[in-house]
Amino acid sequence: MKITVLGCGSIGKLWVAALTRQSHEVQGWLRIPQPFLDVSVDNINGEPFYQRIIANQLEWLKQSELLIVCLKSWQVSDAVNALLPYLSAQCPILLIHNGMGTADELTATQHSISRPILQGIITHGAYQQGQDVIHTATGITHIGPLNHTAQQYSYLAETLHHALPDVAWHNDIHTISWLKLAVNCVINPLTVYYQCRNGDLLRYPEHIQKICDEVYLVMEREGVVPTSQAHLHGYIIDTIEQTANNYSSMYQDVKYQRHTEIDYITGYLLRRASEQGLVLPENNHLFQFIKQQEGNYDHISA
Ligand code: KPL
Repeated sequence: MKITVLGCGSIGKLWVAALTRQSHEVQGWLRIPQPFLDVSVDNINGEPFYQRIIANQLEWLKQSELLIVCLKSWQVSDAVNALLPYLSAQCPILLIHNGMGTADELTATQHSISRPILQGIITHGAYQQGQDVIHTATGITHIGPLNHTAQQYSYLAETLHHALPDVAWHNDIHTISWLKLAVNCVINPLTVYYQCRNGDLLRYPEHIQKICDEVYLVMEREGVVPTSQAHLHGYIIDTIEQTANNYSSMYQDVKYQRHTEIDYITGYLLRRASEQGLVLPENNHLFQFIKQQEGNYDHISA
């Protein structure tokens, strides 16, 4: 398969390496155009990977049968919109990022209105150390259609599963996206608030409970099933335990004075709540807190 991976941070490079190893023709696409990209992953499916990969070739993009987008949520719509005029109308676009709302931004534009758009939620752990990507934990990638035209692309789950297992297809990706959103609404801003690793949040059970209760109210109104308040709370606690040693992505963004994904995490939740006439004081407070942190940066970097 001919594939373009837009965004070549640790998760983007993980996919480039895994798909190249399966003999797919993969190119990277970088914000600052480059003819090549050196991809070094310490361990992908048990073996190290090092290869120089083609990057930013327009002809390749035009022939691509899959566009995988591994950008921060706030970068997605501008970056994808810039590529749409060159992409075939049948090329599915798989969005892998934290938060929700990017697909609404994309489908609001003329070019992408009927394009197949899919959501991916990934639990693999990976980070960049210099030029190398360290694949710290294997996990699962949940994928599913965000619009009607994407429903026929379920075969992608198998293709991707062969490259970087596990991959699961869900006709209802919406529910999984909301569960992940709930996790991010709790862990990400709270780790900035308390300046701690994910696991240390277990010291603040009341704060977790309050945020979780508010998220649940919105999910209930959105008709997101299956979930009960206790189930949602248990799911969040499990994730905190499983990622106990992590510094969340938002903690790291604030630490290095980078633009956070708060607008697509708590911000998205608050927009949905306001549509439904709900007020969420705890989440609103955390949203303002993170915005204030961003406002205190000396400069902002991507
Ligand atoms: O998605 C994450 C993030 O840090 O953005 C969690 C699940 C909270 C893991 O750290």
